[in-house]
Amino acid sequence: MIKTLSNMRIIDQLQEQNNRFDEAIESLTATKKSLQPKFLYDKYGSILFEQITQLEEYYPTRTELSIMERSLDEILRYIGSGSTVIEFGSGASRKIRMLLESGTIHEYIPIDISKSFLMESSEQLSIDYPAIQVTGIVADYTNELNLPKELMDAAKKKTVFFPGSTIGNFEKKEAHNFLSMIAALLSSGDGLLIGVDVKKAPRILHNAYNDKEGITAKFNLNLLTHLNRELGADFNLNQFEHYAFYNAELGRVEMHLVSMEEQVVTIGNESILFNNHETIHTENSYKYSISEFQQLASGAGFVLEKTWTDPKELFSLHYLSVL
Ligand code: AVI
Repeated sequence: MIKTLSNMRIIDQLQEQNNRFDEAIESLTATKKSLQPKFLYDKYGSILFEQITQLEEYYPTRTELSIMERSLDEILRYIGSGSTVIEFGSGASRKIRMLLESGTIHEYIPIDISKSFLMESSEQLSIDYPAIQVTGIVADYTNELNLPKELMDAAKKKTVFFPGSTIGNFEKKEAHNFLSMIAALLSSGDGLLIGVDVKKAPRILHNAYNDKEGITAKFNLNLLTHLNRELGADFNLNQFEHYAFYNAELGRVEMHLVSMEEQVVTIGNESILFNNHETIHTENSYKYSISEFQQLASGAGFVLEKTWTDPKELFSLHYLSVL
């Protein structure tokens, strides 16, 4: 534990996960180069992602918020009063405010990989909602996650909140494993409130990941700045370009960084050769039809209680429970 205020504390589990940059080197030296999307989220990456959520072209955030606004009373009834809400990848915690505002939640546990971002948002939330205990956990939840047992045992009823369609950033098999891991973390009667982006016209998807202002491009390229800083790599950002497209066959938006010339990048003792136009695959964002997602969730041990969507069916929000 690293910080305690009266109703706020931070538990840092990331120090125990210091092998995470080994994964980056391994995936960059594979035949098909890739980097896991979690490396997009250093502090600046988290700020850029917040800017993405405000973009005209990026419909998921405002659509999810509008669904939540419209069905808030019903959502709160599913969550139950006096309960604990655990949010994975909490970021700026804007959506959670809508739930905390109700005054029915006892404890909020945000989990995020970006320590500084998590500390700032937890502190702000604990000031804005003095009656709520805020326990921030710095962790990479894509690896195995062990939440402190005493926290879990003390909770009356738990709801995991996983908004924003972050589940789409997992491969299909990983999404199944991740949902199963959440089900195992919860007890009978607990729930999962999860936002999932829906399949739609490729043009809308293309624009959402290729905004006119170039914020998504900056977000993607910032991953290289992150590795330069953390690993002492020497990526030249002027020699890489953002590239995103909808792969209809696989039902996902793919984000890549394209090498604009043949070049060698060094990371520690490794020299990595890039051919001209070779790409680093940096993110997948899978889109699910409503029934595809419902099937995925039931296969992972959840029972569907309710699905909400918007009038154009751009986005879906599901409340699932554990038997
Ligand atoms: C966090 N995640 C759900 C976003 C998405 O849409 O896949 C990340 C993102 N990447 C580019 N724009 C937004």
